Amino acid sequence: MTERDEESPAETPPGEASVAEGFRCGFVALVGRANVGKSTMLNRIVGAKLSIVSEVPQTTRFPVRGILHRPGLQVVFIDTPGIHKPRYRMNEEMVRLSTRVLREVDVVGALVDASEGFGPGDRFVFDLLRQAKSRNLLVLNKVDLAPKENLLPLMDEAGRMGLFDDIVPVSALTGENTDRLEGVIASKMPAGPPHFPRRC
Ligand SMILES: Nc1nc2c(ncn2[C@@H]2O[C@H](COP(=O)(O)OP(=O)(O)O)[C@@H](O)[C@H]2O)c(=O)[nH]1
Ligand SMILES: [Mg+2]
Repeated sequence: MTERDEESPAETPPGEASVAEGFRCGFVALVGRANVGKSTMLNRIVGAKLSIVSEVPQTTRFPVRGILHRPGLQVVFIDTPGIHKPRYRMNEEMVRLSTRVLREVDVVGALVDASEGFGPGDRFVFDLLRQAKSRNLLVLNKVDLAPKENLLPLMDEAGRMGLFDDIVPVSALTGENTDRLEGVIASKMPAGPPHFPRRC
């Protein structure tokens, strides 16, 4: 997915191989209709440094929105052009582009507003995931606004869709359960060296 992929392992500078050992690095697309909390979530996970994304070398084919650095782990969050548009504006070419992106990342994080349940905008996104046959996790965001008794039926319904490996209720605003989300994402990253320098 990056230029690094074209390099042969022999080009790895001496000493770096041992640093990269046990390292995990991968790509995540955060998707969801407008206002479900994608930006808030990215800020929560990646932190305030998100605002300097312009300093990130854009070596991937998709725009990088933020990078999570942890010891032994790097998660690259990318943007998915076109996926937040209403259906009538989404032509076949855009659907093709979006589904290609969704298929190429290691995991797609689909966000919904748990306080509102699943609406047409959410189902539009779910349809794209189904077409893409991507690996997905569902983030039920805004649980601070959702009555607890609404959460279980929502998780049940999502489970029955057969689209999601994991379903994680969180609040991007308060930070409730976002550490668990981070753990779930981390567990899905493949082994491999970091794609970007530490200070991105
Ligand atoms: N109560 C609550 N509000 C949230 C949460 N996450 C995001 N918001 C609010 O929802 C609105 C839209 O969030 P934003 O991150 O811009 O959504 P985006 O369009 O998906 O990027 C903002 O006013 C956020 O403060 C949450 O977990 N709880
Ligand atoms: Mg946003």
